[in-house]
Amino acid sequence: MEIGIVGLPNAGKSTLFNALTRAGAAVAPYPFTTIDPNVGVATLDDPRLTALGEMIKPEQVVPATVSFVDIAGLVRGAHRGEGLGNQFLGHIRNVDAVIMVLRCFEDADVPHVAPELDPAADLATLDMELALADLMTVERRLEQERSAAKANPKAHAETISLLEALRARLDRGERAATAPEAERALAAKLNLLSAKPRLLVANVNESDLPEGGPHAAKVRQLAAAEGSEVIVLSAQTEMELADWPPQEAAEYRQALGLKASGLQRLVAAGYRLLDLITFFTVVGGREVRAWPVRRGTLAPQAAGKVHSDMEQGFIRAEVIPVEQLLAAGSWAAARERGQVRIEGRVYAVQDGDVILFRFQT
Ligand SMILES: Nc1nc2c(ncn2[C@@H]2O[C@H](COP(=O)(O)OP(=O)(O)OP(=O)(O)O)[C@@H](O)[C@H]2O)c(=O)[nH]1
Ligand SMILES: [Mg+2]
Repeated sequence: MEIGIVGLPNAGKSTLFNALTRAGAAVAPYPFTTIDPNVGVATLDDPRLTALGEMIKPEQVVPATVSFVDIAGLVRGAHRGEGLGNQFLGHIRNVDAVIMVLRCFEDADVPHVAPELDPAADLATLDMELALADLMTVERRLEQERSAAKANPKAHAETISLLEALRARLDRGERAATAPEAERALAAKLNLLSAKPRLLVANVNESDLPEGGPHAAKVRQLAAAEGSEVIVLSAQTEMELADWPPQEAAEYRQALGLKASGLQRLVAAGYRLLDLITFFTVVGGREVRAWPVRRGTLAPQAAGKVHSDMEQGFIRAEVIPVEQLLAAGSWAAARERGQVRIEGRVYAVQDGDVILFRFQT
């Protein structure tokens, strides 16, 4: 599961990516600094994992991670191959969700592709390119379906009508993500860019924190209108703070009026966007670990995240919600209280489950 970082050139995508992943991607005040995508992981802070670590005191505490892909800047005409057009769009096609980074910071030293700073216009440009690329995909598919329908019209009628509805929607400038279920399912199958779940990031100057100023206010409006989440942060500040000792960074944030790290808010929002939940495993005194899985994942598949042998040889899962385990003080105490449940193959893992998988090799 990967989240793509998308935006116009010089929006601060790589700065944000570096702050999130500490991966050291190139950042520069000119457009198209990024050409090949950078891939990295960010860790999700989870107080439940911290508490488990404090209770069990293992050698290792391993947090859940989310993968981010820093993608080349997009410009008008990308769907026709302008800028790094087709390559860029292909990279978006491969991700599961999208973060749209909208430039809300003024900086005379960092050229902006448009004459005015206008995040609403920038988002419209981005959406237009994604919609036009999707239209090309839909048109191509429509042609294929129509020619296949000549031999067997019935078998293709439904797909054709859904494709026509999608085409009309994209023509009206609507994203495929906003379509009704059947259309949306087809759009996802076709890997349409505008079908991917997304959130908006307003990248502001530090001096505009914590509220973000008028440009961020505009982005909040846009997000509310489409029902997306919005994160207001300064990529530059987050980048610098990522190098500081945690205590000092927290004090600096407080002085800026920030309640939490912008990065952590973003990672948590990304986690929700991908519809991920967390389960925990405990390996004796050695390791306590948080695992991200899609909501609805069944116990054997969750076991498979830990080790493929555990999925193949799955017998049962012994499960307790993390809060109950913490309150009991130890696995043995929780078991004595009868709080450890036995679950089988059809159990859907719940957020916060601590799981001991029983399996045969
Ligand atoms: N003032 C200010 N400058 C920023 C901020 N975020 C990024 N920048 C600067 O903007 C310039 C471009 O940043 P990048 O992170 O390379 O932008 P990008 O979106 O990855 O750009 P491309 O890869 O060219 O598409 C750099 O000089 C950054 O230091 C910010 O929050 N405030
Ligand atoms: Mg970049």
